[in-house]
Amino acid sequence: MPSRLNVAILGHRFMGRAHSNAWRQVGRFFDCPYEPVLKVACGRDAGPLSEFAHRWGWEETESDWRKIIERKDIDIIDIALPTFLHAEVAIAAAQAGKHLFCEKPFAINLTEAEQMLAAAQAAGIVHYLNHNYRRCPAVVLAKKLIEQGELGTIRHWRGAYQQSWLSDPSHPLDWKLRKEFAGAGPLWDLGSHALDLAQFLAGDIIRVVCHTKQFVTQRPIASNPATVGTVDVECAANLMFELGSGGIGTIETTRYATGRDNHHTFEIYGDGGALTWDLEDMNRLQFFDGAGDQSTRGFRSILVTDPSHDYVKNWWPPGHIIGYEHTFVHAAADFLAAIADPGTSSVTPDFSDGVRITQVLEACLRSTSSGAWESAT
Ligand code: SOE
Repeated sequence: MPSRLNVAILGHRFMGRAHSNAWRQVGRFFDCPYEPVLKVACGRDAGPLSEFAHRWGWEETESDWRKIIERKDIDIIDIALPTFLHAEVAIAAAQAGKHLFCEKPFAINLTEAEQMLAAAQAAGIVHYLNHNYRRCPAVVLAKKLIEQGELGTIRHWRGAYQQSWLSDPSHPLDWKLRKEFAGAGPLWDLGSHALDLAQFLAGDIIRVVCHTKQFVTQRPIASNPATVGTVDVECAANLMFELGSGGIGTIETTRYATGRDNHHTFEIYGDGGALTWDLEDMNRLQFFDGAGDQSTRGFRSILVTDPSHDYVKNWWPPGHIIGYEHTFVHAAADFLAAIADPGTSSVTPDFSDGVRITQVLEACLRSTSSGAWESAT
């Protein structure tokens, strides 16, 4: 029976549920060196917090996160909070020696991102940044095909992360629509994911140019819909970038793409082949093998459910597809393994990746002001 590690989660909304499911499921499907104990759930709203803790089996609830960090019996702090709260919590938790499982976007600015990384490195803790899409088996296969040279030299990256939940002008003003809380709009929320995959698969981005647009500038205040508040972040952001390897790319981000619910996609074109992937069909990877028989050339659709692929053998037989929530379970498994054996298994993306992504994001913001290309290194 593996020894136990006590987890405390800060936040109990969408990500709180996805993370709770991961901590609850990981030991049932993976041979983990530790059993995660759902010890404390922390939040401000006592009623919803209590219901969340009961539903997911968190043993205790707490409204003051600092009291949790002071506890010697807490081993892992799971940050499932709005972005503006990440730095203060992560720095204090690192200084208290807690391992960190932190939601994206990493931080609201580069200064805080660098402070978070420094605190984590100084503390020698395991620090993970939950860009969970790296742990879709199809994305892992894409990484392997690229590393095996199947695409040759990457010339083009074409990415998009399109949602539609703000197409309704009556959607209230929430924290994701305020710069002080979110860093920016879809550029931070969705672009951080898209940039993580671009850099994970195609390498470092060295310079960017970015265009943003506001469509809706006022939205009703949820607590008093008769009043409105100001949206001070972009509604959409389109960026172009150059890779250190010489390739070029584009990424589109929006939450106004009517009909697109969670449409995170990439297309990668090399001089030897190509790959495309769509989160809304996340188990499939489209692969064009440039070295294949020219008479039968074409994109082939790989259903990435064979047990030979990473993570898949822990779930179901071929063809029994997995979903969004499984990527969080994969992350929890790798995170626990990294705690057990920090010398050999590290878990990425980590806070250093978070700094890199934030560097690129801030270069995008500078470009929206300058109208020019900006260095991202
Ligand atoms: C945005 O709507 C969002 O919730 C992101 O914040 C998450 O990271 C993504 O996984 C789903 O969409």
